[in-house]
Amino acid sequence: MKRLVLLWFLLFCTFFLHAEDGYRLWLRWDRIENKTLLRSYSGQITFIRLPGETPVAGTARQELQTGLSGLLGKVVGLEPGKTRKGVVGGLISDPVVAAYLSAEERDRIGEEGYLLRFDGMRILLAAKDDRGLLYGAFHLLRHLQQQLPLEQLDFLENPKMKIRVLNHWDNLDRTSERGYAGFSIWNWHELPEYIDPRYRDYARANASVGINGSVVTNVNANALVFRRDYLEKVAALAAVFRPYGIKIYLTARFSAPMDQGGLPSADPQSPKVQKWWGDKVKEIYELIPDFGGFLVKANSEGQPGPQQYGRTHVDGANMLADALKPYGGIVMWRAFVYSDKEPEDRAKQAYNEFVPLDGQFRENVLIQVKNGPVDFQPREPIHPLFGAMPKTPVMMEFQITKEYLGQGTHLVGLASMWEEVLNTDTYARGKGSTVSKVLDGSLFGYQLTGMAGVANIGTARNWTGHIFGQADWYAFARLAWNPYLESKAIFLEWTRLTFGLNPQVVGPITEMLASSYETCVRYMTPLGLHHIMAEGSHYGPGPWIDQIPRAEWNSAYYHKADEQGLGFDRTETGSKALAQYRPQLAEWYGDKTNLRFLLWFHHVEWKEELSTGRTLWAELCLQYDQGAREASALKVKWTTLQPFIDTERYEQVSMHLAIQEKEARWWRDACISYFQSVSKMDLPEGLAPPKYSLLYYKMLIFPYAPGTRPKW
Ligand code: GCW
Repeated sequence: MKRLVLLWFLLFCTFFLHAEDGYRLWLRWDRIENKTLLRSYSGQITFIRLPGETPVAGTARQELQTGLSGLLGKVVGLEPGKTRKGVVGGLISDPVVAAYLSAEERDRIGEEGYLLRFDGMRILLAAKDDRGLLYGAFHLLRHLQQQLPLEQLDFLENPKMKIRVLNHWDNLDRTSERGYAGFSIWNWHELPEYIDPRYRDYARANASVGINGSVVTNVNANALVFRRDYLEKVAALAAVFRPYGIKIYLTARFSAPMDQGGLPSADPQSPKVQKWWGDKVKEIYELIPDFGGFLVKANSEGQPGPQQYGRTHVDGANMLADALKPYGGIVMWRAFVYSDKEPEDRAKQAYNEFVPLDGQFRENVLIQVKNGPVDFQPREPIHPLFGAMPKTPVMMEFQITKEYLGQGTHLVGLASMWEEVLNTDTYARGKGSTVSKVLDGSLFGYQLTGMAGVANIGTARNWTGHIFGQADWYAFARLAWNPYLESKAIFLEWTRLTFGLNPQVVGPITEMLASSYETCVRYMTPLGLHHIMAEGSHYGPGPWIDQIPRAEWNSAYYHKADEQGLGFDRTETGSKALAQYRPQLAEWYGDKTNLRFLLWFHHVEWKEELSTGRTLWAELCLQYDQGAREASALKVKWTTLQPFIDTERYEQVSMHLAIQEKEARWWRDACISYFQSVSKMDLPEGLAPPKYSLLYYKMLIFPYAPGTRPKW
């Protein structure tokens, strides 16, 4: 008897807790176990009617059929059965679909949007174009996979942003700058002949959450990609992406006319240079008729650009825009610029450089701006350019790969950070002028709108290395679709799709995701500290860094720790960066009780009493300590989930959480140690002293940390 029970138990385990390697991401269309629900869904969905007239519509139909058949455990056919209950889908121009729509509804469905509704008889899926059908199909599958009632299917969704792109900082040699999930998934060497099945799965995963573009090359660009044989490789990738509604984009190295064309200069005013770009763009469009356009990093961190020829960003961007215009291509011109010569506060430079150029860019140019004015730090105030360029579309650049937030091994739910940024009020047109409203065009009437995310995807079997990195990819895409979504709702959705519906799992995981961002800020850069990581690899703490020839690459430049105190004075008495924000926002950022940004904007005395009633020094130590303790608590919380999660994913996350705990402690100890060497103050009572000496932390080096900036 005992044996029989054991056998059943083992069978149960293999069936329900079978090995999961994370490859399927959130697209898990296993048969629904809840019998009653399965019966009711099955009764309602007996066929799919969805004309697949274009490749994208064909994909929508095929994905719907695969997904529904998986979820319902039966093959769902394409012909109406006896009951006539099923999915009725098509374009709004299709009379079968139009019959169920009011005129008002037809008008409200925009480009790439869809209506999804259950009317008791059928599930209606209506869209204006084929991409809308695809997104609606995936929405339906997401709904059913979460086992939500059909009666709740009542959505009319339009994307808030037109351009929703991933930026891969991937090099042609397959290394990935700041990538922590293995190598680049693009196998340039074997393209165009060898098409890795991953390319399709990549496209599919992105389409499932509304991504419609991919910049496949690094912004620190290599002009070799413009050589004919490489363009053929790009065309092969584009062909895989196309049926998923994803356009391909390339990064354009500004010196390409010299590097690839053999011209003596890349001056945007030179007719020869202009002709080179014109010809190149023509060649690209002959190979890839729906090519998206260029992303450009120019005059930034040593990259070539128009300023080398005494020209401006406008001259550079407009030249490329003119070449792309006849084909409908766009330019995403990055505003990540700061000089190694200028004594001006780095946080101010992009604003100073770009605001005077507002209104001078061509219509097919967007300015791509990082969320904060320095560089994807764990917490930054918003970039002052949001709200400051009413006549030029400004798009967001978020970093999904966690260069500064624990890289490949920390669980940090980035959606919390992004939500904070998106909800920040710029006051550009009075109260309520949030960053989201700048981005979606509603504030200034931008015709082009967009959001880019620096991808965290690599050759790791589970795509992102850390399973929870998938949540960041997912969240980015959902926010690019709708920046008004709440982070908690996204965490919940991702968790349910990825780990199933058991509330004992869903509750703790969503809590972990939701709390982890603050935790990470606490153990890395509490109270508005920033840019105090190790040099080069950016792996681990390095607040002592002060010897790099480029001043603004040193930690000391940012924290300005001295005997009196800590922090960067950016108020009137300091760099005046605060004045780049509208008065109401500046007031909030500058308020000393707003501890999130305290040391970003102020140099505060170690002994000054903060709004918490503690001195800055005591508060700093306690924040570091609390952060480290919270990282340990994340690990403990995860152990409670062991009975409910498949072994493979459980173990992977456990091991990563152990690293996170160790590294959080490292950050705590190294930073407390260093700042104590400057403040010369005793640790608050009861606080454990750092494990090792400051010298020990300073001596640690990691020459092979992944994703390190290549030297060229
Ligand atoms: O964050 C910094 C990174 C660089 C990166 C640069 C950028 C691609 O450390 O690796 O280069 O930003 O955004 O251009």
